[in-house]
Amino acid sequence: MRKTLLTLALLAAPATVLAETLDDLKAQGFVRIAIANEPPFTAVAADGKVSGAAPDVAREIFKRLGVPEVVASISEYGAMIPGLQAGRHDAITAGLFMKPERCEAVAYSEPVLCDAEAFLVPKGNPKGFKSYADIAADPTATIGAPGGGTEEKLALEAGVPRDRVIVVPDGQSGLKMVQDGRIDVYSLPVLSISDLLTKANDPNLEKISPVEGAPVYCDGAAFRKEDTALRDAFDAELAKMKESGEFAAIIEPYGFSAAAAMSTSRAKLCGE
Ligand code: 6CS
Repeated sequence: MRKTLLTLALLAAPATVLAETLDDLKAQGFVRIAIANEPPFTAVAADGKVSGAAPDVAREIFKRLGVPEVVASISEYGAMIPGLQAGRHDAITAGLFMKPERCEAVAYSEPVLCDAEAFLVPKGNPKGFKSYADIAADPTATIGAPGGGTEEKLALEAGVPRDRVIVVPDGQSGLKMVQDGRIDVYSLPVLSISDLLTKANDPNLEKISPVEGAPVYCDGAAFRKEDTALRDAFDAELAKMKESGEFAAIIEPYGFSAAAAMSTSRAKLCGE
């Protein structure tokens, strides 16, 4: 009898993360967001100030919803959804691109930030990489990408063996690994690679973009599957800001296109 009760108790445990209502967040006074610190999508300054297009949009929307502050924690892309589901974050606002398998796991807002994919390579692109398939075809080639990220998945799906896809924790590490010849290519979205190149100011590096055969992706803010009321409240404010031009005023200085986000939808990007 005792064993059965214990088993039942354990089975009940996963349901303890209750749906997050807007009133919960208002009472909390802040919204806990997961970010990656990958400018211009997300950025954390030396003094801890959080910026980047995704947190800036989220901060403005939550302020309008009556939640004055955002509190950000840096996470690897592959850990963001488990962290959200475990209740460590209230939302993911990090450029986490909408893809059907992610749409199964979270409740996405409507599109916010869209971008194509890029390669960071040595000047002159000596191995002539233009696609993930090119990297797969060269048995000596290694590619760096974020753990659990889209570029890692694209490389693996193109046939690059696991041991030639190197998980890289952040942009600066990826840049250094290309500079040191420890990887042949580092792959991130176009605007992220552009930001790294601008800051590095290294004439021995080059951006290849867009990566041939890779789609343009868009992110949305991601909420727990059961938090659809919160997601809908976010979407209502996002739609108003898209309509008024305030959305464009936030994201376009970072290099993103409001028109690109407004030309598509969660339904399309999630393959609904
Ligand atoms: O959603 C993703 O998986 C990708 N998004 C961004 C903004 N950077 C890299 C990451 O792999």
